[in-house]
Amino acid sequence: MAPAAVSPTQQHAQLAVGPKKPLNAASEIEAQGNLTKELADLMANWDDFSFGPIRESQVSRAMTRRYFKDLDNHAETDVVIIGAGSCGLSAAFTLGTMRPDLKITIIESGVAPGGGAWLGGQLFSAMVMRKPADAFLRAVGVPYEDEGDYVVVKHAALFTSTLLSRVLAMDNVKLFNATAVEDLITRPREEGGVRVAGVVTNWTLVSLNHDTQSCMDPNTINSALTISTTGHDGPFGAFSVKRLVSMKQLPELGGMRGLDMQRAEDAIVKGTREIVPGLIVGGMELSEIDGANRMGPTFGAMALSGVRAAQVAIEVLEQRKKEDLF
Ligand code: 48N
Repeated sequence: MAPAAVSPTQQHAQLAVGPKKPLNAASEIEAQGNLTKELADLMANWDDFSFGPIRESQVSRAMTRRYFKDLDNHAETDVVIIGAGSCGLSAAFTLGTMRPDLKITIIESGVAPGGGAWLGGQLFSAMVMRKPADAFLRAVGVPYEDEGDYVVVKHAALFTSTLLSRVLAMDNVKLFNATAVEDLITRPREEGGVRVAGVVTNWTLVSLNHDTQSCMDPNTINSALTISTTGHDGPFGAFSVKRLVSMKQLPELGGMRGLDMQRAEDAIVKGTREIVPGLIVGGMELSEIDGANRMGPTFGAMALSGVRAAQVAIEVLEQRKKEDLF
């Protein structure tokens, strides 16, 4: 009797459950997959595997001890960066690299930092940056494809995750995510007006629910300087410039203009500046106060506006007498 035909699927299935091959020795696994010896040993010995002992309170204390020590340490800081989008992270990378002596505190309302830079335009993956922003990609260590006048990072998340990992690895930078800046600390100036002397914070979920509960008071961070890069959209977009207008410290919002890549990116980078004493604004938040065009799905201006914001911050810190900053 002719052997029953065996379909490719069944054939494959038979392969999968074939005779139980003993697991390769760790050295074979290590050689196969270029894995470290430790991982290869694990993979060769699951039967003996077990995690070390733990008590739940140890995990709780490991988290809370560090978080509240950081909160205490950053209650007074040198530079606060509001918003961990592409501009804010670029500012943090540049400032943290140039001035490792500065204490830098990033406040990000999202649980996930990165702002609008996890995808390119219309949820597509690739991220376009016009030259000379490729210089920033090389400084951070982000690979890209060179297309002549512009470069393409194969996935926006590769840019954001690489930049984020570099910033988070810095000893002088602390990120508080899921935390919103819901107001600014101000001091009156002899010449009139105010200077910004820090930020007012709350858990983002609390900030979003002030209408549902009364009096969920905020916390504070005193800082010599604040860099605001809160973008142009989202629940808190353009936060600082809107707050300064409502405090009558700025006349009115210019309102972001229509999309014009050629004009928008130069305007944002060149317009990055200290807009009131103590507060530097960069990235797309700037388009809301200056009435600059939007650029759509090209991110070079965000990176270089962050670089510029860091440079302005260093200039201000060096020029301003200490007593004027606190
Ligand atoms: O990515 P965004 O929104 O802002 P930027 O300026 O870093 O980058 C803008 C860029 O993504 C574009 O919009 C591109 C180029 N498109 C242009 C166009 O024409 O459409 O990041 C801002 C970050 C976000 O992560 C927010 O969650 C955060 O700031 N944020 C805040 N964090 C704390 N407190 C706040 N009050 C606050 N407001 C915003």
